[in-house]
Amino acid sequence: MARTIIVGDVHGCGDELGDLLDTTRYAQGSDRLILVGDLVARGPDSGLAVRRARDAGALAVRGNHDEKVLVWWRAATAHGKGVADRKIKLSDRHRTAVGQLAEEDFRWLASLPLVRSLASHNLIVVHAGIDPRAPLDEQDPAMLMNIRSIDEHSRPTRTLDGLAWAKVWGGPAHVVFGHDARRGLQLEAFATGLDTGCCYGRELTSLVLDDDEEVPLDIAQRKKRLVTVPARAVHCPMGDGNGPE
Ligand SMILES: [Mn+2]
Repeated sequence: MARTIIVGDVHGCGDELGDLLDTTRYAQGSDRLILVGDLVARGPDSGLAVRRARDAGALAVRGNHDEKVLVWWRAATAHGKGVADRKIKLSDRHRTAVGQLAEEDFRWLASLPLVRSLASHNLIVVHAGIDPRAPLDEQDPAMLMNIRSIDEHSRPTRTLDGLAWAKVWGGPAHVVFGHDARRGLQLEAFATGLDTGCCYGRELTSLVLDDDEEVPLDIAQRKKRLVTVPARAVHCPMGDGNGPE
């Protein structure tokens, strides 16, 4: 049976992505593999992570860290690497990632949409989440890659202050997302958060659905669809999870 395997934030952990594909017995050509974005930065090798994803025929959505390295790449493509290095301010972790990525990796990241709708599963894949107040075609692209919470004025924010947006979202489509390692696994009625902090030494998590299967509303049933592999190491220290990073 053809399955859909949706994988949380890889963040440069290419070996763990390989471990997960082994553990799920991913069958390239029949199974569908989808990554929730943030393939790059923090972990040991962003190039390996993107190459593994590309070689496996993965689909993905773009995360905020993917977008960071793409800002540099667009400048480098337009004006040359020297100009990009001078004009685009990158943190050390993003500069490292940029150095690990090949031209083809950048092109692949640049091709990623912000949202993927999987109609047969009645679900949407997005990196950070959606603003529950706005229709899907009127979402702020920056928030799709960065939202974490809804504040006391019902506004979307990038911080952990307020309520997780996933608790506010009332469907009908189920949203599968990543981005929020601090909150970790989120199992809400109409949303499933898969960022379990692999780069911080925790685990890489996937949701595995059968052909046309919808995400089970029942939490015990949903947990049976989760497949995780442990991180091979603590690849980076965890920040407070509250900044734009
Ligand atoms: Mn992110």
